[in-house]
Amino acid sequence: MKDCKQQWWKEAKFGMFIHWGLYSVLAGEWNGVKTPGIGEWIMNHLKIPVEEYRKIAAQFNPTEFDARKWVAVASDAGMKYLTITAKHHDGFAMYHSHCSKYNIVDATPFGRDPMVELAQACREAGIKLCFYYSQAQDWDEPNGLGYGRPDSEKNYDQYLEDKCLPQIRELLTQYGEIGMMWFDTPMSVTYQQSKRVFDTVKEIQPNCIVSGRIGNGIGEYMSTGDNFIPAMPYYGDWEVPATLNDTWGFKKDDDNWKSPAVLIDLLTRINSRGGNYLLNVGPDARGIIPQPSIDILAQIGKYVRGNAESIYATLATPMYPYDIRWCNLTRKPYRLYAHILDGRTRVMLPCVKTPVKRAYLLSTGEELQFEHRPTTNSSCARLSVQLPPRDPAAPNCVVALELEQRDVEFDSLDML
Ligand code: FHN
Repeated sequence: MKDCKQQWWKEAKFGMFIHWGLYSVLAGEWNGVKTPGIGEWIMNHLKIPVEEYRKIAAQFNPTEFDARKWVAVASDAGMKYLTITAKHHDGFAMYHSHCSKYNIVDATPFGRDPMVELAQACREAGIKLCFYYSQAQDWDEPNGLGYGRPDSEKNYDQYLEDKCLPQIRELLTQYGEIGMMWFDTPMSVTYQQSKRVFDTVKEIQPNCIVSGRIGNGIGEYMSTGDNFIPAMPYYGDWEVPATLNDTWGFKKDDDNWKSPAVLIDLLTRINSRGGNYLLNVGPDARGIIPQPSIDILAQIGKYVRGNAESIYATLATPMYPYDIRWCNLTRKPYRLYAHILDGRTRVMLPCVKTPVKRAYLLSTGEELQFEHRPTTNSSCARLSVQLPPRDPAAPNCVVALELEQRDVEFDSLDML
């Protein structure tokens, strides 16, 4: 069981992922060829030669970038931290690096360091800034993994010395306090090499969390597969990185947006099983977050902010014995929160064994009529709660149940 030690992250439950880089300029297409894969992998999938890919930097001028606007989108959505690609697999630094000229300040007409502006905006809004850094794959470097000649012919230790560790040091000294270093795809990196990366972070900022994907089991929390949610409650610290459509980096043709209703279900399901949800946006080459992402996040934000108590700082709820797809259950000491995902006006929840003192609509405090038949020798408990009618377009609501005991207990189906 992983323990990241940082209370802010355990309580945050919802964060924003941002994939932004040279690939955002291509938007899924190079020389008239569309990539079938995710946007930020276009260099690799279309086998774009390093020298050709490097030329994109000259076109990257995101003059519409406004750090405060991005942070406001995250904050309005109820997100508590923001993790942005400081360097993705393509090797391009999205900040002012002094150990590689291949960076947004020195190699583009833009010439600004967006991380300085984001760090300032995050501080103002009380959002934790975290950096994504691809520690193993670097398709621009002869000794970076994942592209060009076979990895077996590369000297990864040399890459660590020349670029990876110096850049990590820069990221942890140039922008103030950093919440987390989000490493990814450790590939064939050895335990010793992962440990050097880990130690470098901790020497500079001991409170900075090191993500699960540093490799070799030394990350401080468990990172699930992209868009994958554990099937049952999972104890310890963990996070689901996930997309709003089917790409991380901007792709102009990807309109497969998940609806706010689906996303509220995903967020509260992840929270109910004990995890954090890191939901991605992919800004375009102008520095603009796609409007559908902004609109969807605003909808989610209404729910999250209106029901904050049932989301932030919640704990994994023990396994509920029935498969109820219309409801996710989050909890805190002396409280169980039923996130109702459809328009029903009566909630029937068998097997809630813990005595219930009170039921109310969390967003308004309105008292709700309820009946709770206790568990007997031959039947499960039966809880039914009456709900007020709601707007069919936004039926989600949270029923808060005040419990007589600290921890909720469910009946086992074995007794039936
Ligand atoms: O290869 C990356 C991918 O581009 C993206 O950054 C995701 C986000 O979790 N991580 C890797 C694949 O798992």
